[in-house]
Amino acid sequence: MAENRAILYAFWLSSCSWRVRAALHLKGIPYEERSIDIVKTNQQQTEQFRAINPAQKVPALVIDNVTLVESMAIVQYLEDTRPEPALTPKTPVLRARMRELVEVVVSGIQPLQNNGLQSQFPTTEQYTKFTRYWTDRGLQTLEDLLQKSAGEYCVGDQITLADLCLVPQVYNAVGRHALDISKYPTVSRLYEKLLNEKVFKETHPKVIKSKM
Ligand SMILES: N[C@@H](CCC(=O)N[C@@H](CS)C(=O)NCC(=O)O)C(=O)O
Repeated sequence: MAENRAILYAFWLSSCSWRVRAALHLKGIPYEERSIDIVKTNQQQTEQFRAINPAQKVPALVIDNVTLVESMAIVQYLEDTRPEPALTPKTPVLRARMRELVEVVVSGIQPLQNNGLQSQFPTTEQYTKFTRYWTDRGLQTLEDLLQKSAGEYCVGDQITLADLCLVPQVYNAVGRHALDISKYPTVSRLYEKLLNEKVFKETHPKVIKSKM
């Protein structure tokens, strides 16, 4: 029987999409990526896409005959249904460490720099000042937490959901917000190392863009 490939609705530059793309890659799940342009044509705002994700944001994943939204709900579903390789540490303390880092990115940085916020600011300068402030503050928090939790990866020596959140957010911080991450040595070390790993090389926004 032919296998149904998962469908990932995503945008090449979207950090939340990259989290899911990386999880699919690590777990070896075949999928097709369909681009939703959230920058030039605002395809996320169409009624057609609203039927897929009521929040009118990417990503959304169609898998196992269900449509899932919210990147962390999606990756948790993948963890629950395809547990190998595990992207969550085994012990409660390390799980908590991972979730601390995930929350800093998912709740404390990403929503406060999302491009969807721009229309709510009177000027681009005000939007930029706001997004850079919260991104930089989040990076400082990550640095402090990572100094306690990191080994080869964000939490010890196992790649986890924290790494899947860190890389796309730091990529945005450097590329979109032109922030200097050299003042965050642990963030910088992990980011450079992770960018050289197969999973992040093959799911990198530039690679996705080149295939569009
Ligand atoms: N909490 C959501 C956030 C989704 C989100 O903000 N996606 C951004 C791209 S990373 C988006 O679609 N922005 C377009 C908009 O807000 O109009 C998740 O983790 O999936």
